[in-house]
Amino acid sequence: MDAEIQRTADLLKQAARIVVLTGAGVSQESGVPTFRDALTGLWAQYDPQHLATPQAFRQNPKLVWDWYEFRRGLVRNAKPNPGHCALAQLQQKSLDLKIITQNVDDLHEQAGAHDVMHLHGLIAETKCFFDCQGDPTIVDLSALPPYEDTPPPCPHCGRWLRPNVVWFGEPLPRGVFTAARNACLGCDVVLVIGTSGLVEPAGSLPRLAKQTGARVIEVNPIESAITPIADIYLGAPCGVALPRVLEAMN
Ligand code: BV8
Repeated sequence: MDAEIQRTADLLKQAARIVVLTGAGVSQESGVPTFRDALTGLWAQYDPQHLATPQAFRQNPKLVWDWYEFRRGLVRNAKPNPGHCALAQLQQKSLDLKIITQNVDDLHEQAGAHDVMHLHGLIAETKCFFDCQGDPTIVDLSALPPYEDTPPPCPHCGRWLRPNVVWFGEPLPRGVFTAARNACLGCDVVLVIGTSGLVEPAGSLPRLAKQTGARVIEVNPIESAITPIADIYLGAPCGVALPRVLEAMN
């Protein structure tokens, strides 16, 4: 591991353009369960990949809304971990480091990172299910009159509100994905942290970067769909590996 840590530090020091792609694993040490982690308690009987769909919402809007309210609570109480903090510091140290995340929490920003590209939206945001005022019709939940039923009604059209996240079967926000793709096309190094690499089109980004000559560095305690294309594999939790990489860059 020490040799890999030093090789990673050397590569990052030499790189002009760095892209970081993160997944649920980067927030795991902050107490935000990954998609792989089995749901617990009330939600244990559900498959997250099914709940996170427009079909599940149409079938049972209250169930899906309440699941997101539960997850919003977990994210509200979560704090950035040493992995988030090391990435924010790395961004400050680097000429050009862009962060692309699949995560719907704002822990990268809380750690001080800027211009984070959220491929799958933000769980703290709410919008009209029908985008009645245009896509997206963002609604400030705290400005709504008190509401009993969940999901609460859209203040414009009176129909359902939903979390402003990308559900399975829905397209990614066009601008964000194009920007992420362009960042990967021109980078020297792509640092892939805490993702199984199984969700598309996010999972294709490291491969795209590799095809255009970038070196791929993976941080994940368990090998993933990304590991076969990784030039360097750091088999450790990001809260352990990333601070050590930062240290080795000094
Ligand atoms: C779309 C928001 C089309 C909601 C999410 C090609 C092939 C096969 C399937 C498809 C394909 N193209 C499209 C699909 C379908 C689908 C897909 O990819 N399905 C997969 C599951 C097979 N993709 C879609 O539906 C996408 N949309 O394609 O639209 C379209 C186009 C035009 C018009 C109409 C339609 C939309 C995908 C986005 C879905 N939304 N999130 C919410 O959060 O509720 S995805 C969600 O799951 C997360 O955002 C994240 O992206 C994903 C989970 O993946 P990971 O982040 O990798 O997390 P995971 O839990 O899997 O793994 C955690 C990893 O961390 C593990 O490897 C673990 O070892 C590691 N780890 C754990 N602890 C640590 C750690 N690592 C480091 N440190 C630690 N401490």
